[in-house]
Amino acid sequence: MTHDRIPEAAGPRPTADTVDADPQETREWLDALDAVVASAGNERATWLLRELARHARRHGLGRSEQPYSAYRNTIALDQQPPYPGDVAIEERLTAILRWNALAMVVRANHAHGELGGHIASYASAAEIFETGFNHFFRGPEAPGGADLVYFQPHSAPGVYARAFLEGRLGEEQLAHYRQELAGPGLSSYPHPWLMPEFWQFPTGSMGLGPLTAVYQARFMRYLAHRGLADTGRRHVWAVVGDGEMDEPESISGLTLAAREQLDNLTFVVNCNLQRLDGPVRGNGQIIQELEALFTGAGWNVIKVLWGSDWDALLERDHDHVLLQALSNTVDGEYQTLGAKDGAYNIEHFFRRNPAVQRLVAHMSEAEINALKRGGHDLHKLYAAYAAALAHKGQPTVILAKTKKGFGMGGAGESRMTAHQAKKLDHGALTAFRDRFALPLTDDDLAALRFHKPAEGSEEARYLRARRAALGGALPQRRHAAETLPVPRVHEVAAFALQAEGKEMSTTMAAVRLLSAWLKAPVLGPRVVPIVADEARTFGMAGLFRQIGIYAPQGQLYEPEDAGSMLVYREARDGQLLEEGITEAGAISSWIAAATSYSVHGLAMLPVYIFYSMFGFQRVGDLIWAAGDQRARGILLGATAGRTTLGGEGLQHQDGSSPVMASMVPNCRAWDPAFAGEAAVILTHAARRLLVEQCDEFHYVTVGNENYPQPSLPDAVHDDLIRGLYRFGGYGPAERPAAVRLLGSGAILREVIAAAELLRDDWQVASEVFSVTSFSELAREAREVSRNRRLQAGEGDPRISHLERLLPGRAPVVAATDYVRAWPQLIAEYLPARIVTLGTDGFGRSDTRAELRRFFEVDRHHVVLAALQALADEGSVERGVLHEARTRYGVLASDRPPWEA
Ligand SMILES: Cc1ncc(C[n+]2csc(CCOP(=O)(O)OP(=O)(O)O)c2C)c(N)n1
Ligand SMILES: [Mg+2]
Repeated sequence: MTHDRIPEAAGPRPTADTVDADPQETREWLDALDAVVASAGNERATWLLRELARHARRHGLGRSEQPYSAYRNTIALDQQPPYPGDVAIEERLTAILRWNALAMVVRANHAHGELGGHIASYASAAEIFETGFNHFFRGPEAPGGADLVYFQPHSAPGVYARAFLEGRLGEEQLAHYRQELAGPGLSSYPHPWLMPEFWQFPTGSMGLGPLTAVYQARFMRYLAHRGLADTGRRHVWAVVGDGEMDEPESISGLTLAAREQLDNLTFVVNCNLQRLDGPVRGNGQIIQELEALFTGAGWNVIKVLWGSDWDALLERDHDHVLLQALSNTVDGEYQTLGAKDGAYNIEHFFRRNPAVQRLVAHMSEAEINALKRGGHDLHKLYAAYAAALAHKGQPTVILAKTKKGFGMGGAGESRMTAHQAKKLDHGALTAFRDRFALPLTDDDLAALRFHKPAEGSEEARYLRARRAALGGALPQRRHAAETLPVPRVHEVAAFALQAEGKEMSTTMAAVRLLSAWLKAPVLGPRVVPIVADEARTFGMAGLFRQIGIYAPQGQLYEPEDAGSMLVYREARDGQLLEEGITEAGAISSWIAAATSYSVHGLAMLPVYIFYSMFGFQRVGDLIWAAGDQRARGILLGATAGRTTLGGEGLQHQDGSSPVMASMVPNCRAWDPAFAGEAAVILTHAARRLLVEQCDEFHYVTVGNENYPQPSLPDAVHDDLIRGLYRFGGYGPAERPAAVRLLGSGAILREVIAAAELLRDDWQVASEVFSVTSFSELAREAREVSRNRRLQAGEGDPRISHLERLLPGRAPVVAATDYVRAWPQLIAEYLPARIVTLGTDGFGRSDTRAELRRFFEVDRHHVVLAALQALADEGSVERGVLHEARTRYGVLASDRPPWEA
């Protein structure tokens, strides 16, 4: 087929102006163009077209030209390469995979109706996956390393089905799809946490796959440009759903991918035109819309719409009546046509226009019925993948038109309810077998028996040979990387450990330590500092010059501040990832670096520093996915706390991130008060990640409040990294402490001041503890408690860190800059009563002092809480409380701060 005489394509919404009012005149214009192409070549023709467009604009024409092409395959038949594989075997294999994937889901649901699972998604994606598996996706033994493949999550059964044929998974495992607890089961979706040798990338939450795939591709370039790894032959493939493309995350990385010319990246959008509830764009055409979107973003777009059996038809469609009809059909209509048989299609599509009807007059209903969409045609898909891989300078998207539930017939094919179909009756199973000519007996069907071609069979040999040629099985997750030395805290953080009252903020301390790490001989090049347009806020502008900002094109301009100490220096081998205002993008970069130990066998230490409010709250689901994929890295929640950020107000002041962090099982959350604490925690974190190689990540809050920093004695380091250390006792000296005061982060200083007031104003002795992590304290205490409950015999003889440091019944007051739920994490494990103070509610702008008073976490409120606890147990007169309120001028408003 040649690409002449393309009628104006229907856009996302077909309109009446697509009808050609004067075909004769149209033909003359097009013939003229043909003549130019024939005599002067493509370049001249392109020039003329551009000139014509420019001229047209003078008449006010063409301004609203849409960036999409006709509703046909991008790759013309005469550009289609010969197929290098054995289509017959591949189709037989694909049919078997379809069956096993289906049987897996139906079996699980016959046995346990509650388990769920999906059939229709893989049924639509099978050829898309198989084209990759048989011809493109390179395995770990391939020269230059494995490709990175993001699988559409609801198609996981198809990936398991293939691993079964390859002998990587056994029948037992398939039989335990979605039943992970009794034995060797299979996880619902791709989850590296649950199947660490198998899945690499979690994609189950729609949108995160496409976004993180972009940043993995980008990070491969970063590693190469910095000379750390040769990633030139590795390719990133992301198979995503057309419905999934509606997620903001799915599209937010597109322009970056084009800008940085990531031709190592291919998206394959499985355009089955449906999502869960119904059509993705019933009244329009999702493929045309996506073409416009990707073209606009700067991608190379390849549409695979029609299978090979359409070729002859379209070839004979000289007047484009058929193409016109296809262009004018909305997706809702395509879905209905897809669900019906040949007779219906003839009646409701081909017969609508006599010219179209003439084109298919020679075809039987069965032949019409057999016309396939391009995404189910191996020849067409192969051509598209090959073109994507060969394309240079741009990422490519393949828009593959498929049918949801392909082959499921009445049980799901193109049906509104396809996504949810999990059970097939005998009739549907028989139809499925016959449709794909599967070698299954009625008994096999009834038993939903998995089918595996015998060892030595043509299918088995072919399957293995293809994977062997491509470098081994996929997906496969590896996790062997060398350890990296982390400088001892005394070597690099004397400024914080022996601060001797010098003023600084914890942010400043963290950034200074980061700078020292960057200069460390082995570790230095592996540190990846990441910011989302806030480097200046955190005092990191010095890094621009020191390590440079990563920019694949280098720096094409003289920076305005050239010559300054803090010059904005961009460089091809720059080390700092300056992501701009995209927290989702920045955390995706962090994930790429934090999984480098596994993806590239090269351990990196990503340190992403951000406005703490725009971390867990903003991109919590990406952080959850990071936990799933065993990311190893450091997150610095800066300008943290509800009252520490002063003037920034409601949307910036963060009172909850440590609680959210505590809910991610492999996240260690820290809230240091002092520079020394921050240095010890960060060194501990780096050691856990790089030396002990723990599959965890660390979230550390840091604040921008400058205050005198005490020196930190060596003796407390061990306690500190368990979450709690004794800061000091506050007389009267002869008395034992009547009350324990716990403070963390910015509020510890208020707590220390409160201890002095208790001593001086009320002659109450207290002890002050710095809590660096309520969640780490609770984690350990929870484990000890559980062991005591569940272990036979004596239970756990261990004493938790909390019990060791806070024995006895003296009441405890805990105050932080966060919601009360944070200190309350430890309440259950304390023998004593605990009173918590926190910053529940919306933030607002004012000075730190005013905010702390408003939220009732300042020194006076800590004193009042201590006196209340003592009054409750009878060791202080209740009248003292009243006296104290008067003395400190504390006037309670009628509304508590969390309602105000
Ligand atoms: C963030 C998120 N929201 C909702 C879902 C639930 N969900 C799973 S699949 C699906 C429909 C997917 O449609 P599409 O992307 O078109 O894929 P298809 O199954 O059609 O190939 C939905 C809504 C999810 N997994 N993640
Ligand atoms: Mg879909």
